[in-house]
Amino acid sequence: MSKSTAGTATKKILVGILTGSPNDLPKVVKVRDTLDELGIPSEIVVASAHRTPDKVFAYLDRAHAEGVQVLIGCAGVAAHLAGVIAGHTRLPVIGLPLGNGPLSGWDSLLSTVQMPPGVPVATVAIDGARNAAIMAARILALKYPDIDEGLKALAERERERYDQTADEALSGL
Ligand code: AIR
Repeated sequence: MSKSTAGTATKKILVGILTGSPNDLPKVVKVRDTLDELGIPSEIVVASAHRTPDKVFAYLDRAHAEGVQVLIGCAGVAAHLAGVIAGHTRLPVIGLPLGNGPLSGWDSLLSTVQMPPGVPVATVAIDGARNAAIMAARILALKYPDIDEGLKALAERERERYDQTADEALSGL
């Protein structure tokens, strides 16, 4: 497990990020980087719904007990991790389908998003690591005003960067 307690005064982990393989980590670390940018403590756990289901359930029980509030399930190919998490907890679950494998993520997208009624997974785009983190932050912002402020500042920074890039592109024409 890898923890990041960036930012907040409490240092309590608020977001648990689970991913199905160590090979996913280069993509999944971008979720944590964005949460760090927002000062939201998170942890990454490698556990597979198929290969190590007991590890998934043991983590979820511990996360619950320790007050984790949002879970993000990341996986490629037959990506059932987020769905299995959602079946085991009532915490909000975000699904991040990863675009590796021979089908470039179509398989992960469909197996993450097509959940049966009653067990929702809020699924972001294939490899949408940044949006997975921002969605988690938006959920937490309902309860934590400092996270809401952080989101406002992030949106402002992104708007400025966008405008600046547009100006530079236009002046080069
Ligand atoms: N995976 C692991 N257990 C269940 C699934 N769906 C996914 C991983 C990874 C892909 O299978 O999330 O994206 C291939 O895993 P590996 O370890 O063979 O590279």
